[in-house]
Amino acid sequence: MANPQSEAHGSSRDREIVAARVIVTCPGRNFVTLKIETRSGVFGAGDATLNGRELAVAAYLEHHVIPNLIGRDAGRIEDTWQFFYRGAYWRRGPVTMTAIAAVDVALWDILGKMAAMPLYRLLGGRSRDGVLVYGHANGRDIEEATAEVGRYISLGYRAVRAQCGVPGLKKPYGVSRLKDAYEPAESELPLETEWSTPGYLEIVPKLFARLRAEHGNEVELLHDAHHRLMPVEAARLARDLEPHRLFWLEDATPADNPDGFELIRRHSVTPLAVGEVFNSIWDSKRLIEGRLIDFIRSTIVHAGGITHVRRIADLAAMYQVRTGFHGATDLSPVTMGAALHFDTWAPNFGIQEYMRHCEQTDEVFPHDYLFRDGRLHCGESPGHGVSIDEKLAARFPYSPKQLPIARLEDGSMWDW
Ligand code: KDG
Ligand code: MG
Repeated sequence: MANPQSEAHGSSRDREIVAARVIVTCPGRNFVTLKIETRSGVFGAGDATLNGRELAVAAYLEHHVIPNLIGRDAGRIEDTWQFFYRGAYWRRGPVTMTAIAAVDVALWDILGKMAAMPLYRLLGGRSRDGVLVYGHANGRDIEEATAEVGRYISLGYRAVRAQCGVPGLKKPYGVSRLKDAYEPAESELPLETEWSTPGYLEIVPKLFARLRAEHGNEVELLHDAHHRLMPVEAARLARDLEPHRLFWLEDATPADNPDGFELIRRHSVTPLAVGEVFNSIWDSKRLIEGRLIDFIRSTIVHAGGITHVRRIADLAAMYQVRTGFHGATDLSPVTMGAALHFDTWAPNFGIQEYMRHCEQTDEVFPHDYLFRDGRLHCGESPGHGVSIDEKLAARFPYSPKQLPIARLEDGSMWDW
């Protein structure tokens, strides 16, 4: 059997991985990046950010991955993926799959640079001219959310996710205290928020009725229930939202037990999306094969990189399920760059989430993708087109932050 360390043809010496390092930085929010270098001096970058658990992935990479990377052939992307997946014995899980994703994306980046080709061409070329994205419109009440959707439309967005406050609840999901981008990981220890389903089920259909009355039918509207509902409540919401023709209802109920989605399906034709917390094809197999969802949201950074997400997308394509990658600000521009190349290629692409990063983040991660007419366009530079300015990154030290938790009125823990 061939020795993976010594493939006997011309440039394998050039492709040898000679260095890899983890960069943790907080330009507005925390990000973990893996940078891999070959003997010929080519660098690849992979995102390894797991919101609120950043240092667990950084330690996994530093202690358990990097020592195994040195000396390997950067061109053996599949073998490296299998090495870290099968070779660890302990499979799956968000920390492992995020670490594997960082390696995988960095290696695809290197391959693109060595081949002098943008990533989408390595995947099989362009399936579309641009990538339809949706932005986040949040408001403390229906009025504010309606105005926010209008603002997004005026910025050129063709699709907008809308969330609004729930009367009586102090801090519902999706509504920022400030007017800026919603950043839920706000404090060193989790912020305690409260949850109550009845008020939420009352207000959300009213919000969408108002949005359609004010903004018409052309704009695509989306909504995220953030795993808060029981299946029967989710079924009711999905049915109540039918007249407002949503592009999707996201995370209607936790998918730990996929059977819940059967109940929602039985009662409604509102399209369903799920999967931002999935990390493996096995999380979505039954949902996809049972045709219980319409969009799969597992994305590159948390689900094993391009190599694994391509398998998920191919499985989904067989059942007419489309992709709708997670793209909140806790996924770095490196993930956004890689995702946009993937979206440009994927035959069963549906939509891409796009929350703009702040200026500091954009400066630390120079990139060549751009927004035009409601779509994002990946660049033509080799690889995924996103790099990291390490000098600037060093000016923003890690700042511990965790996601909030939610409790019911009686103090019981609930899904945030
Ligand atoms: O880290 C958690 C966030 O990424 C998540 O709360 C955002 O649900 C989310 C979304 O759809 O973007
Ligand atoms: Mg979500």
